[in-house]
Amino acid sequence: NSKEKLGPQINYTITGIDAGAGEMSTTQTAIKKYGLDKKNWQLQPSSTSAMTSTLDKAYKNKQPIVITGWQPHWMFKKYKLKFLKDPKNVYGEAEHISTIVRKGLKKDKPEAYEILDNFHWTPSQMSDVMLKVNAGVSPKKAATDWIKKDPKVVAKWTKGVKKVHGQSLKLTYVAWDSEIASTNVIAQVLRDQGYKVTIQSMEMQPVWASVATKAADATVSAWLPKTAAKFYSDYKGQFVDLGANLDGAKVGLAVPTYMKNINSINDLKN
Ligand code: PBE
Repeated sequence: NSKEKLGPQINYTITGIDAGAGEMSTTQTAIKKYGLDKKNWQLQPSSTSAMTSTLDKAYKNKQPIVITGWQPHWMFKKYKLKFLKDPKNVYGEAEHISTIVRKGLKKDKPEAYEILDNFHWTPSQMSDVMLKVNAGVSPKKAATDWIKKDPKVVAKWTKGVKKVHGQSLKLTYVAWDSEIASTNVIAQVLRDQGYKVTIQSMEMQPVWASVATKAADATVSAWLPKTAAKFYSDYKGQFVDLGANLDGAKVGLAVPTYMKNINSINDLKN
């Protein structure tokens, strides 16, 4: 019943994801800035898969739910969701995903550096790969299929770059759906160039540390300017930012569109 207050119906709970995600700390800030803490709102940490399965159940029963959402992600393709307005601009307008490489990569592995620097795709291209993986295709196969389907896109990233012969290259990433997609795609492109590429998933802090200490060559998983801001400033000067590999990302609280009366974070207080 939409006339009932939202808070009591969902135990004043925002369904969140892994505690280490940048969006989780941004949401803690939002809870304070909007005074939701005074109304006993809390953020429930879980994982992307636990959150999306809770969302799935609520959605099937048209029950209310508030989640930590972001785009690009297949959740926005599978369900009709809307971001809540954020008049205090806690989450920022738009995010981009940056490619971060270790210092010295340009000199040591100029071909890899150039391809990583050229790597840029769109939310819709990334979603194509994510949807395949969500449908059960292995990330490596989904990446390879996508590269074959759209060879012109990849040709732009590798244009004029020399082939190499078995040099090793290590990429680290956080196992979010978006980064599973991007990391597998760029890893495959670099393999096709002749590199022996390993990819390793870890938490966000070790991803930044791995590039800063040169244990890894690069990561394509840096959501900025807000989501990974803490790590960007903690490790400033110890990495090279090659700029966006994807523009037009977004992070914020989201609800199903059938929650007609809830349109702004402020509405959670009512
Ligand atoms: N995310 C998806 C991540 C970045 C990618 C928004 C869940 C986060 O750190 O919150």
